[in-house]
Amino acid sequence: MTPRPTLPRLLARRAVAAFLLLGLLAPLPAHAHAILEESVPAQDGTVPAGTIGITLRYNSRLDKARSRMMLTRPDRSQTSLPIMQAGPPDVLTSSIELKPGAYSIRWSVLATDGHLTRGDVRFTVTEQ
Ligand SMILES: [Cu+2]
Repeated sequence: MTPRPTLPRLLARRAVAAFLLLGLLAPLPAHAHAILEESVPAQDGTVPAGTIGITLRYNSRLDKARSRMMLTRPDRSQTSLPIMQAGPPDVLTSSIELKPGAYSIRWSVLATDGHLTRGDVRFTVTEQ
């Protein structure tokens, strides 16, 4: 026969559960995860074939040396895009020659608060 939990023990369990729940619901502390604010090509946008300039602008400064952009081509093959070190600290830029088709860029960036964020930008390259 299992002993029934005492009332204080039940209350303690509820307090722990409430505490954990509050932790999940509480607003995030003031910091600067990198959130993508604007991209070229735009999400679900189209660009003409040729040399494509890629620009991802974030809400915060980035550690560019530890940030990555991976291009997925229409045939699902992947290429790491070189990130230019020059330019504003909240913008990643690259460029690459692309043929028509559906592409996506998976980005993962390290913000100066030490947090990594990821996302995808899908776009279509059209005939010139
Ligand atoms: Cu953060």
